[in-house]
Amino acid sequence: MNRKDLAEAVRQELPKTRWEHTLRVVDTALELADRFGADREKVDLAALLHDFCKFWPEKRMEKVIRDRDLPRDLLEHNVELWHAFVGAEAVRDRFGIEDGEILDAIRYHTSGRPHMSLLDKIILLADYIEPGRKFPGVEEVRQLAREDLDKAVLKSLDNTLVFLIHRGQKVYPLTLAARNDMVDRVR
Ligand code: DGI
Ligand code: FE
Ligand code: FE
Ligand code: FE
Repeated sequence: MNRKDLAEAVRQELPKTRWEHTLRVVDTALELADRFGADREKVDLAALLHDFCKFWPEKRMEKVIRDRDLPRDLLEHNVELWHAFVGAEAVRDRFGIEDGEILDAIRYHTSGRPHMSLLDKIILLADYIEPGRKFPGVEEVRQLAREDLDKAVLKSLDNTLVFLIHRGQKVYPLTLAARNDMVDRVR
């Protein structure tokens, strides 16, 4: 499928505001790709597809988690995490995307993971700092992203952890592992 048809298929799957978010993530991710030397084509595809399943009903995502043997512990953690793991399966099924780097960047764009690839970091960060985001502290992360990718990723994970703790929510273990790994990297 060509880029135009792919974009149209994604647009069909998302409400207007989420599609606009996706377009801003693509632009932001491509800026980061140029700054930090990543493959623009992979960055573009991963960004375009990252929230493909965001509006699937919970039951539909749960079925994919069970049927595909995705990490079972997802079912005991925040439902916000599911669309990322399920999204990687869905874009392979639906569009025949087989590139492991692209699929991983989609899969881990919400949770993060230890030893994130350049592509993983760019998608996670672009999702966090795209110009429509208004999280507390996002401006500091945007500033860091101008110079140091790892420091920016660490700060975004720290902010997310603080946000989850303030709201009394569970933290997915992979997110904590991702954060601890980034602490080692920025030393
Ligand atoms: O899909 P988006 O809204 O564009 O952004 P996302 O995929 O990064 O989802 C982020 C939400 O997931 C964010 O509001 C925090 C929430 N969340 C819930 N549990 C966890 C979590 N995020 C992380 N990183 N780790 C968690 O355990
Ligand atoms: Fe997402
Ligand atoms: Fe995110
Ligand atoms: Fe997103």
